[in-house]
Amino acid sequence: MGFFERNRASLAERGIDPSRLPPGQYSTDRFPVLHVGDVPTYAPDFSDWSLTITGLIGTPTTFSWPELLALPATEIVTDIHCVTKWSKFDTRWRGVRVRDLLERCGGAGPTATHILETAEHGYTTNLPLADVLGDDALVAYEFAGAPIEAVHGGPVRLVVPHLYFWKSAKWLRSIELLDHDQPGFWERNGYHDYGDPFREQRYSQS
Ligand SMILES: Nc1nc2c(c(=O)[nH]1)N[C@H]1C(S)=C(S)[C@@H](COP(=O)(O)O)O[C@H]1N2
Ligand SMILES: [Mo]
Repeated sequence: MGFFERNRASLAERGIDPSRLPPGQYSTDRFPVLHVGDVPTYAPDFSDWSLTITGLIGTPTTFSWPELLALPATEIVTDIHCVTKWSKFDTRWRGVRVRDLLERCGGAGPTATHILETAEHGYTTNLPLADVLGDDALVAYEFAGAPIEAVHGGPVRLVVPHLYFWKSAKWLRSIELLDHDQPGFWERNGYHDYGDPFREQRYSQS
């Protein structure tokens, strides 16, 4: 039995439903760090950080760190799946639902179909708008009960757990609502446009 089969079998032994593990993935309790470029640094009070909701939205709005913290928060416990084949079960995140944030900005415009996330230093990733309107899509600022560490995207990252984790931008600075799909950094560099781990949508067809 190879590594992947052993890893999958060990889940059942631990009483974990192996069907939670998408095809081609292995489960780990570690939390690997993956990104391109440098980890940004901010003032201790994050006064040089803000989050802008822009594009096809009722009222384009920029939130400061204290303004984001003042919004009603939600906690989720969820599995995450990286395209480099690791999955981590039962990760706990706290933050503001994307849906609630958009509502706070007057709601998505009627023609909005997609979003583009932009992070510090220009990393981008795209998603259908519908994928961030569910209960599990969070603008997150806590992981496992503590502020998100800088290497994992602190102060604020997106968490969209039902898609490969490259869709969850660390150091999130803006969400733009669009009436078309606009491929982001990895999507322009060979990754799948949508990225459903259970359909193993790792790379684009072309
Ligand atoms: N800003 C930014 N966000 C990013 C990335 C990146 O390079 N830059 N990498 C993505 C990828 S490929 C993955 S797998 C996850 C990794 O998150 P982690 O380092 O917290 O495990 O962040 C995603 N978000
Ligand atoms: Mo990744």
